[in-house]
Amino acid sequence: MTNHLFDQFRKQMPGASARFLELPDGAIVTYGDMLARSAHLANALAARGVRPGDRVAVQVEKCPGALMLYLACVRAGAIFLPLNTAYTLAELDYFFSDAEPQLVICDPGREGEISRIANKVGAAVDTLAGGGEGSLNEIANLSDPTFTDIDRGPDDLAAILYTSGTTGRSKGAMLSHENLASNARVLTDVWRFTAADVLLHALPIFHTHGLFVATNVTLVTGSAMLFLPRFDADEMLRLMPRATCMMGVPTFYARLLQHPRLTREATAHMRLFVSGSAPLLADVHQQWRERTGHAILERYGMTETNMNTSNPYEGDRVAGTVGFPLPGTALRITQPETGDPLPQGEIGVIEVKGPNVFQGYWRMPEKTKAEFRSDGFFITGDLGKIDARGYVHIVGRGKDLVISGGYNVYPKEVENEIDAIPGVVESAVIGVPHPDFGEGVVAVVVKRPGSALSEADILRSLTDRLAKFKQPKRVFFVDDLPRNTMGKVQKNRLRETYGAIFGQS
Ligand code: MLC
Ligand code: AMP
Repeated sequence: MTNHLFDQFRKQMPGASARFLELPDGAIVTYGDMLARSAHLANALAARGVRPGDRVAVQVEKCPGALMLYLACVRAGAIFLPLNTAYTLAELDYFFSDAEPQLVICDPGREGEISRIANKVGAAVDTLAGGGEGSLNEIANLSDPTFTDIDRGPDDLAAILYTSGTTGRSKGAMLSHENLASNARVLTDVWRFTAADVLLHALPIFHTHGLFVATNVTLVTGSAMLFLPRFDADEMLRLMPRATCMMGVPTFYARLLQHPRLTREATAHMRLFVSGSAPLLADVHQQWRERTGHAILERYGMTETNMNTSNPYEGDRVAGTVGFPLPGTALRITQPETGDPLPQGEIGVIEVKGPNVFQGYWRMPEKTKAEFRSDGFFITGDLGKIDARGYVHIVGRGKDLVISGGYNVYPKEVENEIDAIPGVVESAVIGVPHPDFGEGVVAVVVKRPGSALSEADILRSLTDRLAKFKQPKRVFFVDDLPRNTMGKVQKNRLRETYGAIFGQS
C-alpha cells in the first residue's frame, strides 16, 4: 500500500521518541505520538463513515489535535477541508452546501448551531478540542493505535481550501498529494531544512502558509515545531533562543519591530526568517536587517499554487522582490488579455505551471478553464515583472483583492453583504494602507435619501454575515460613487481619498 503524501513524511521520520511539537508550557508531542494519534483519529474517521474521497470539513481551534486530524485525513484517503475559525454560520453554510462533506468537525461549544446547517447537507458532526475533549476524540481514544494507510496516488486529492473570488463566491481549490509533497520537498532544499531545525509556528493552520508550508516542510525533514496557539510578540521573543526558523506574514514582522526586546542577541539562535502571503514593505525588510542582522527571505505563493518563488538562501535577498521561480515551477509574465509572453522587464500578469499547481476548482469546471491557458499555465491574477537579474517583482493585482494581515478579502463579497442592508443603495469596498495589517478594509456607502443608517448600523448588520477580518475597519457615506465614462466605480480615486485614514499613505 502506498499513500503518496504520508509516505514522504514516513520516509524522513526520526525515532519515535524524537520531538515533533513542543507547546508553550513545555509539553512534547513526539513523532511516535503523532503516528499513534493520527492512527487513532483515522480509525475514528472510518468509524464515522468517512471513505476515501470524502470531504472532512474542520473548524477547530489551533491545537496538536487539529494537526493530527489533518494527518488522519491524509492517511484515511479523505479530503481535508480546513476552515478559518473566524467564519460565521452564514459563511459555513455556503461551504457545506458546496463541498457536501461527509463529516464536519467543530469546537464542542458550537456543535448545536453547526449541526443545524451541517444536517441540511446530510453531514454528520463531531467535536474536537485542544484539551482532548470532544466526541471525535472519545471515539479515537477507544479505537486502534495502528492504521493501514489508504492507498493514494500522486494525483488523488489531499485537501480542498476555499478561496474567495472576484464574483464574491468562494471556490474550493483542489490540492493533490503531489501538489503538497512536491512543494514541501522543493522548499526543504531551497531553504536548507534539516532534522535539526526548530520552527517557531504561530500561524493559523487552516491556510496554506501555516498548514502546508510550515507543517509539511517540518514533516518531510523530521524536524520540530514550537507550536503556539496564536501570534504573540512576547511569546515569540521568549522562544526565539530555542528556535532556528520562523515563518510569518508581514504583520508578524511589523509587530515584532515594535517590541523593544527585538535585538541582534534575541535573534542570534535563528538561521532563517521567511515572510509571505502579503507584500513585505522594503522599509520593514531594512529595519529588520538593522535591528537583528538578518535579511528576511520573502517568497510568493497562493492557495491554488502553494509556493511559486523564493528569494535565495545564499545570495542577495532583495527587498521588494519575491525572488526566483522555485525549481520545477515555470513562471512567465504575459499580456493579461491575450496571454502573449512579454519581454523581460515589462509588467504583466504572472502565470505559473508546475507540480505545485492545483487540480482546479471543486465542481467549477468553467471557472477552472477560465483561469488556465491552453498550455497549462495558471493565471494568478497578480501583476509583476522580472528584472535583469531574474528576480520576480509583484507590482500590483489584476484582481480586486485586499490582503489584510495575510488574510484575503474580496471586496465583492463584502459589497454584496452591505448592498443587502435595507437603506443602502450601493457600496464600494477598498483596501488602504494600514500600519499593522498592511491593508485595512474600508467601505464607501451610498444610502437611500432620508435613511438614518450609521457606520455602527452597517457594522452591526455584518456581524453574523462576515468573518471579523473581512468587516470594514471604517465605513464612510457619500452621495455618489465616482465612476468612469463606462460607469465603472473608480476605486483608485477612492483609495486616494481615504488613503491616509489609518495614519499611513
Ligand atoms: C484579526 N483581525 C483582523 C485580522 N486578524 N482584522 C483584519 N485583518 C486581519 N488579518 C481583527 C480581530 O478580529 C480584532 O477585532 C482586531 O482585528 C484586532 O485583532 P488582533 O488581536 O490585533 O489580531 P490578532 O488576533 O493578533 O491577529 C492578527 C494576525 C492574524 C496578523 C496575527 O490575522 C494572523 O495570524 N494572520 C495570518 C493569516 C495567514 O496565515 N495567512 C496565510 C494565508 S495563505 P476586534 O474588533 O474584535 O478587536 C496565503 C498563501 C501564501 O496567503 O502565500 O502564504
Ligand atoms: P491566498 O489566496 O490567500 O493564497 O493569497 C494569495 C495571494 O497573496 C497571491 O495571489 C498574492 O496576491 C498574495 N501574496 C502572497 N505572497 C506574496 C508576497 N510575498 N508578496 C506580495 N503578495 C503576495
